[in-house]
Amino acid sequence: MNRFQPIYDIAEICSRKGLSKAVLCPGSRCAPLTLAFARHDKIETRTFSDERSAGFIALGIAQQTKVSSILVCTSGSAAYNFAPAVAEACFSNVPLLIFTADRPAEWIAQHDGQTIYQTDIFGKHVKKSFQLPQEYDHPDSRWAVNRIVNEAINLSLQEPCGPVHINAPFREPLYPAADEKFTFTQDVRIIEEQPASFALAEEQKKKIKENWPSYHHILIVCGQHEYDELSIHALNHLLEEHGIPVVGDIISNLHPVEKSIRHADVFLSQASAEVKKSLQPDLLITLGKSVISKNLKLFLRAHPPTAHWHVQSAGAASDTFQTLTHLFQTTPVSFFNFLSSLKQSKNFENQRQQNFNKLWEVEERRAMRVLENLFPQSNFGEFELVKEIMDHLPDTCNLHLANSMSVRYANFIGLKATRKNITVFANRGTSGIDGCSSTLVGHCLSSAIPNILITGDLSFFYDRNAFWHNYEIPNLRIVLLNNHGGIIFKIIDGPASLPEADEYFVTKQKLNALKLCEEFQFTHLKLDHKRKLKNLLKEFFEFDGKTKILELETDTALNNVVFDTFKQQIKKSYEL
Ligand SMILES: Cc1ncc(C[n+]2csc(CCOP(=O)(O)OP(=O)(O)O)c2C)c(N)n1
Repeated sequence: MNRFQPIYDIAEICSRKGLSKAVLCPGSRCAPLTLAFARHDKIETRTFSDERSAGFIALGIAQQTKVSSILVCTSGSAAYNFAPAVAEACFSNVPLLIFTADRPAEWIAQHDGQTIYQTDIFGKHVKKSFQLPQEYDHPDSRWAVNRIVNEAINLSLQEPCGPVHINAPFREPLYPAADEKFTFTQDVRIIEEQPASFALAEEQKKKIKENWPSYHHILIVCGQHEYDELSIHALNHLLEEHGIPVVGDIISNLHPVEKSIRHADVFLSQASAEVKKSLQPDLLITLGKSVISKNLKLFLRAHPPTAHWHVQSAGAASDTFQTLTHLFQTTPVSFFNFLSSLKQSKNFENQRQQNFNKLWEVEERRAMRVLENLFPQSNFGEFELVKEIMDHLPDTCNLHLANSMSVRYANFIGLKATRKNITVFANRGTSGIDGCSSTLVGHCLSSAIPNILITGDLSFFYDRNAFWHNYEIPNLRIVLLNNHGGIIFKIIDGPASLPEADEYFVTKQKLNALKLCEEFQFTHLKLDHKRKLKNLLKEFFEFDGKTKILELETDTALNNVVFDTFKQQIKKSYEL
């Protein structure tokens, strides 16, 4: 038997458990794993030299395929470069199976090169970190390799999903002879895990039934959430039949809920104390993860409900609004379907709930009116371009939003209910600017539909190694809002008026995307005048085998003026 047979069989275990995509980073120490995955005919492998980017590419693939992607690197600092993506996967519950190759334990810190302390390297950002045995002579060691890999895969996919790490020390020689053939053990042991159902328990139903009639200002708020037709259907029913307002950001993927409140960030920024008071819920029901809207967070903290129920299949709930009173461990679909099945309270009580919904609807319509009248502006800036892009998105596509203003502009504008074949993604687990393009590339490599990213320039240039590989990405489109710095620091309160603002916060930079497009043979579409917009949009959204970047260069001041006008118009809408 080949010395590395238990390691080669890892590929077989992964494949049998439904993992079919591996992201491999070059190096010698990881050769046994690299060869195992590369030679397995049911695993699709791709290789990327920059581990930071590779980590985010694996994250994008896992988000798209909804199973763990395999991620492999060599020993040393390579492993540390996975960390930003691992942290994002941790906080956004994306399943990753991460292998870091290592030297045998006795060689750590012996100046033998490319060696760092790798056990538990990702700390709390992985669900668990395993250490593989470094010799495989004893049957127990071979059993351990099999058990650990089975357990790691199962764990990565257990709700809430997340990254799991396996550190794998390998003793030399690492490479087989050039003509050596690999076989994979066909009867390799698989530990199957039957997923929990998370259906609503009788006890939970009883609790809801008992308490439900005492609330008449019920509000549902959804944080970042993956697109889920069943939840959309259930929430739509609750809104239509029971008059419960459903509030969501663009990353909640609830845009198909026709009368949902998607502009809370807009109206809550300027609403009077009296209006805010009228919008205060007595029961707040939440689902999903982080909320983009700071105004919504501040509003709920300042106007706490009597009770706050959070719905989540498993794991600890966060207390974002400082109001949590109950955690329901079940799926949103079973929870909301049960609520829908409850009889509505007496007419009078139901009318109170319907009236509460109307108050939210009035504010939503106010925000929509402001946005409808905001454009065109005499200064064509990035906000208006985002609006145009969102109006022209293909019927079916993935919309990716980079941190920082890109995701905010898109959130202000929102997606219409008719755009039900658009799914929105954003790295809001850690809100980093370091992997937005790489995550997009991961999606492009694992889906056939168009993937469109809206990004700022710092975020874009930070992650340009996203494009440094040998794979075609014809379904990739990037809208680059190049204001030559981080405009967010001119928009948020605090840094904007400081003398240090430009140098230390905005961090002005001179690059544009022309040279990058030449290097990677992408089509560069430069939007230097609004009159060119129509033709450029047509070319941009033509999917003709080419990768395209549409760039708008502006200066910060112009965009600030537009943003100020926006704020004033919201304010004015309350003065009429
Ligand atoms: C890895 C990382 N480093 C630093 C930050 C802090 N940060 C948040 S937004 C931002 C500027 C982003 O600039 P750009 O991508 O040009 O977008 P804009 O603000 O212009 O919309 C920075 C540095 C971060 N979020 N992530």
